Amino acid sequence: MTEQTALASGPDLPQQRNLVTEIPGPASRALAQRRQRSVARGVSSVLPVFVRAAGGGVLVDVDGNSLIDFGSGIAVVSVGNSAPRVVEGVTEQVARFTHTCFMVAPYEGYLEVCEELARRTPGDHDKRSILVNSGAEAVENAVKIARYATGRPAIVAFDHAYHGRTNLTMALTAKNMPYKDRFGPFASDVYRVPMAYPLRWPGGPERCAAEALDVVTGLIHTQVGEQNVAAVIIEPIQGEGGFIVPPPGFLAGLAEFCHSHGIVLIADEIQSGFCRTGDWFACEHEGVVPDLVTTAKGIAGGLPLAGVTGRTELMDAVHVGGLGGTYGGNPVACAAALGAIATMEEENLAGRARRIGELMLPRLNALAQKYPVIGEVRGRGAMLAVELVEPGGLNPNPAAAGKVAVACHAAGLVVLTCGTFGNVLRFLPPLVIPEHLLDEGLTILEEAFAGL
Ligand code: PLZ
Repeated sequence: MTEQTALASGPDLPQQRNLVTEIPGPASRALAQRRQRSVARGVSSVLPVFVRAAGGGVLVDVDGNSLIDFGSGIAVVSVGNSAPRVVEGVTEQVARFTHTCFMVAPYEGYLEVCEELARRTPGDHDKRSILVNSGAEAVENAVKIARYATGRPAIVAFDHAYHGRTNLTMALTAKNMPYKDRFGPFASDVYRVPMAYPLRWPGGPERCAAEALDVVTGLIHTQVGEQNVAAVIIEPIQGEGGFIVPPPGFLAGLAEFCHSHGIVLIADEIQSGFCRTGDWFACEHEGVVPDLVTTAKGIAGGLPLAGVTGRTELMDAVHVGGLGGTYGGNPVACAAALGAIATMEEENLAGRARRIGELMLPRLNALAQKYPVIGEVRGRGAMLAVELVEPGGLNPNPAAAGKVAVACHAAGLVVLTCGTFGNVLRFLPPLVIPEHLLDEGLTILEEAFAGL
């Protein structure tokens, strides 16, 4: 470990890849052994290394290896780890008070985050918000609010959807392994409809938007009844399910259908929100204004915070005391969120996300030209992915995705996989990543494909 690496932390870490041991090194291997004696087996980790410090575009492990980060802790540290404004806000707040419970004795930070949410989320209508602790909890609350406000029971979710691991959100999540297997029975009155997935739409990508809309609205009509549907929930770009980008027009058509039947449209922007796709929220690229928006992840620079923001008439339908939780909108997490949001604004991180897309897409497209194992390159801004297939067709190729990911990890690049079939490599760099690291990370990826 260089002295500089040993002393620096957060964004002051040297912005370089530097491998000083094999991956994982001896210190990480020792911790992995120790982990087995105290941590439940059900919690898994992508990387074989334990982290000691992180910031900008790097993670530094306990052996002193510096890895390039294309994961951001699953789209969370968009502002970078220990971003200066986050650290400043958190430090100041943690010394003042750590918790009163907003339901017992409120504080201003909670209001400021709700004001930011009203300002940043799509649409200029009157909005209210509730703050909670996790993405799943935000989705749970969005469903509660939609059911209360409409007096209807049914919720419609999509193939490939991911909304969380709590009981109701498992019901909304599509994929069985590892999320749902043997964890049932699940919450009732959840209905699943096909997703507009251009690559795999039977009629081809050109017909995907119109045909998918027909199928979705037809199923709702025949199998559920519009008048029974409280909400349709959709990720404007699906995350865990494979970074599936619906074709232009699909989201707008869905919004119009919901509007005409008094159905609440919930946009789950937990992964796609807060500048990740090159705008504050992914819905904006389509000009869609959802009724309720769920946020988490990128909102607070790594501290646990999530929210539901929506039309005042829906949010305020719920009786006083009907929403809440002990830690929701914790003051330290709120201070972190205000620091993260200020960073996004002042450093134009939406613009940075677009720039990352412009730098990465040509390289990814060139890879797809060269290697028929890449079936599609897709995504927006700094939420990008390649879907791997068996060459010559569309059969999913999770083995190749796993091999590329492992090769990248060994070479010091953090990449994540996703997808219903586990065959998608996704790229979610911190939006503050220096361009030379982006460049080097892509070179490692290219070498991993060459070595397949
Ligand atoms: N909605 C769109 O992406 C979380 C899950 C990681 P929580 N995605 C990462 C895992 O394997 O548990 C997510 C999401 C979307 C909801 C959630 C849930 O957010 O903060 O993990 O509860």
